[in-house]
Amino acid sequence: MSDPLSPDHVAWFRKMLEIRLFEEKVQELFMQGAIQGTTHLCQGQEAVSVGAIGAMRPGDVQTNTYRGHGEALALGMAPETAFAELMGRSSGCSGGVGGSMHLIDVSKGNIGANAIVGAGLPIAVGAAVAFQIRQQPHVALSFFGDGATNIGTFHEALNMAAVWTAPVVFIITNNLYGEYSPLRSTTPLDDLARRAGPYGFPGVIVDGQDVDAVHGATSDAVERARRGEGPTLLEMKTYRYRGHSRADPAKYRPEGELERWTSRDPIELLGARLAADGRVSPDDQAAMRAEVQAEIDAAADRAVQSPYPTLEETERYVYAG
Ligand SMILES: Cc1ncc(C[n+]2csc(CCOP(=O)(O)OP(=O)(O)O)c2C)c(N)n1
Ligand SMILES: [Mg+2]
Repeated sequence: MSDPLSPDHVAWFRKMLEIRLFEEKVQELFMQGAIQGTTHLCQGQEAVSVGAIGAMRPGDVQTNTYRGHGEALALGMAPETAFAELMGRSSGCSGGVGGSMHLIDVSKGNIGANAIVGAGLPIAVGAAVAFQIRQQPHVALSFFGDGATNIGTFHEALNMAAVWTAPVVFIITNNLYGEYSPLRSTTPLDDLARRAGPYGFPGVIVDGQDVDAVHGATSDAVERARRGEGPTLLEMKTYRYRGHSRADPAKYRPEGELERWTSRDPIELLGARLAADGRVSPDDQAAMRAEVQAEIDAAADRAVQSPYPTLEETERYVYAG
């Protein structure tokens, strides 16, 4: 977590590279059969995770989703621990029994990655109300997708948060698609920030490709919540470069759409800014990328050395009525 008042662009650039290269490696490990089940990757959405998490302070918490690898890494989970979880190894953050959809670390404020669409929102409201009751100056963030704004829990959570003036920030990662459906085929709006209106609190549209815009809007919302002024809904306009999950080639996307979004790639946008103001040259950026790639490869190699959980370890999580 960086100091929310002084953005550390170089650290953000490195973290966004880490997330991008982590996800590319996950895809590779899947193709090799080293990861079982499924996975939901977040390439293209890195500025949302890094910019928003950068607005958190120690003691703040967040919930995210099955597409939450970016948030977990932005909150400081070691790539090795994340890889181990994805590969079902006992040194993973959830002991290897959670897998790709459960990169969780309560000690870092990551109180839940949820596979049920919309399920993280009421958990974040609950955490926010707990802060209120305990008179703690903390804020809860909740990351979820555009599709989740059509789920009942979205509306229930926004309603209760408004009634209780809860210190919570709702963050829609609007990547234009639900599982396979374009937003407009399931939702009568283009701008989901408008969904805050009926609940009487602000909804803000944010350029989700621009880490500074994400950080600025999230910092404003977090500090508003911390002042006791209640919730905000942030709509981050972004795009997922890959399909919904590992098995989805995303053939339903119109021609040229992916290219339009990659032409405003969040890592390249920040990289261009760092080069233009002389802070990190393109050569140094390439060197940084190679360094991060080496770290990612080494982390995956170490993670695969970890044993699978024993039967006794897994039995702790099995309920029989
Ligand atoms: C309650 C519930 N309904 C349906 C599903 C199946 N499902 C998994 S992801 C998904 C799409 C959600 O889209 P969005 O909220 O936009 O998130 P994204 O996958 O784009 O990050 C659906 C329908 C689910 N996991 N939970
Ligand atoms: Mg979506």
